[in-house]
Amino acid sequence: MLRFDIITIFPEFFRTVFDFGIVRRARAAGLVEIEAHDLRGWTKDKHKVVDDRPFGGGDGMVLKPEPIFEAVGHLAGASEAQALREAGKRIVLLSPQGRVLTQELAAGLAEAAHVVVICGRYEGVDERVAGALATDEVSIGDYVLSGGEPAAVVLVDAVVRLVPGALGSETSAVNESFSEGLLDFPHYTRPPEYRGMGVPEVLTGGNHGEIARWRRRAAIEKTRRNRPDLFERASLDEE
Ligand code: 6GU
Repeated sequence: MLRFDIITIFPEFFRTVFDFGIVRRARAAGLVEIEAHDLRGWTKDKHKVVDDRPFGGGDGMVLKPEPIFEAVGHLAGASEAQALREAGKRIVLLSPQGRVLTQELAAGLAEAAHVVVICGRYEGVDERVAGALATDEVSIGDYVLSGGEPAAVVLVDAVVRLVPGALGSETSAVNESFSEGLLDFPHYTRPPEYRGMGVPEVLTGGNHGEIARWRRRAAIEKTRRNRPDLFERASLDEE
């Protein structure tokens, strides 16, 4: 059982987002548990203040360290990154300054017992959270979001589907996009002709050896065209 605790100033954002598809099924099967918590619940002042002005000046507000350290302390039973990681717990700070989420990082998180996700605001989070509390600082890509909440949904989805049993018996996470450093091959279904567009003949022919070769070739071509960065790094054999 993998447990996710999400710390956010918008807990309502997560009310229904995990109630669909594979994530819903994994929750129903008891493979994962996901809960969102209001950061304001760990403030100690009357007005439940979670942010403050940046030292050194500038626009925007910065999330204060105290409520975040308190929240992680309560949810994970400790508030020191080293001890947490040793206990199989991962404390993920979502911020545009993090390491970019990859399939490999998601697979590592899927092996943890407990993942605490801290949603930053784009203006910033006090750096002591990244420095001494988080085991991981993660971004989901090179663009700016207003907050970490949409990124938390992406991260949880990517990790949950890698938890053993989450995909069911009919599919395996091994045989898909990125596992080999290539994009997935193109898919087609009926009708065999639509608005003048056909389907590659090899796919309707039933020769499974030829189909496998076509798919591999098409995956390589698509990767070269759309993701030259991945293509460069893919370890393709001579054939
Ligand atoms: Cl994790 N947070 C924000 N605010 N922006 C992002 C991001 C995270 N990942 C990509 N852009």
